[in-house]
Amino acid sequence: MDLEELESLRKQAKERIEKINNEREWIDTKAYYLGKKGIIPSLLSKLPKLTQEEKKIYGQSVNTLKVFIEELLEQQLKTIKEREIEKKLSQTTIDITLPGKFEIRSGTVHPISQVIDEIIDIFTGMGFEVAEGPELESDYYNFEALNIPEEHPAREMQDTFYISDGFLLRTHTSPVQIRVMEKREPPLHVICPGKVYRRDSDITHSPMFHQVEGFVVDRDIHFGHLKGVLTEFLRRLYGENIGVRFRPSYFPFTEPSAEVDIQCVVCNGKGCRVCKNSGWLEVLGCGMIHPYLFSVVGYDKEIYSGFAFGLGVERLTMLKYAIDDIRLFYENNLSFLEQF
Ligand code: FA5
Repeated sequence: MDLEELESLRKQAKERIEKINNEREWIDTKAYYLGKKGIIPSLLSKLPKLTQEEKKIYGQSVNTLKVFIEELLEQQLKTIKEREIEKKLSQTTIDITLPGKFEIRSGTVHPISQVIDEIIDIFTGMGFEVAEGPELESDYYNFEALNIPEEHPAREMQDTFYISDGFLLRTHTSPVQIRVMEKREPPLHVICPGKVYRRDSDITHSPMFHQVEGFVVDRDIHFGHLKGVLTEFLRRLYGENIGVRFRPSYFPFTEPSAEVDIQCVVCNGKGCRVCKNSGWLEVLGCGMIHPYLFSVVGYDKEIYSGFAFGLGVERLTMLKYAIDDIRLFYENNLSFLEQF
């Protein structure tokens, strides 16, 4: 039994294993020490010739050497693999200037946003300024201050999304009239673009849509001003020859009230599914501001008068581009949206 031989074998194995450079060498070295005809089995084959006492000490020492070599080999294999990955990485370079596999398309402004911008341009060109109000609105501003008390049948004209007691998603942009008038004194020439919400959905109605409110308050404002401003607006949006008609209507916050239709551009007034075969499409509601609103905001109705209107932006856009289904605006279909 030669324990010194084992110690020198241990040193030799350490040196040899740490020099291994590739997997081929690693396999050979493993076989050299641990293989069937390798060093460790040949050392163990000497055991039967030893005494009981010697067997114990020698057997244990060979086993310790075996475990030592196994661990060293495992460690070296890990090192070799890491070196290989590093080598590969250092040899490969990525050219970040190469074109990608997918075409990156540039977006376009949504048709509704384009038409809102155009509406704002037309009205600011006529001297109007732009104001905004909250989409989450109180019952007071959306209804009560607009002369629509609880139990008033007009509340049913606009199917409402209620949020909590006293709060709702605004059903129209008219509450901004009250908000602006409360804070400011006439003369006022204001438009208020924004989103509104109603429980309503078919080819000409969407649960979320856009309106642009507009109103003027000053001395001696009359229905002629209202008609002039709206007719001029529609001509600038659709061209000089667009057919426009004012129809008597009812809104609790205007008196008298009217609705404005334009000739259906999808069928040129002949009748189609968009205009429900009437040849006309309603695009806005309007009227002279009801004196009740002036009393709410503290204006003297003997001095001031005014007109107001609310445009449906989706309707105006459908007519501008002859689109026959309002839902197309909100389906995010790129081949539809890219046409604008
Ligand atoms: C109103 O909302 C009034 N606040 C308008 C108004 C303002 C009248 C100021 C007088 C003075 P109305 O519910 O009719 O009115 O809606 C106005 C326009 O919004 C309609 O002419 C229509 O073009 C559009 N509209 C109404 N409901 C929908 C809907 N569900 N989807 C798309 N557009 C709609």
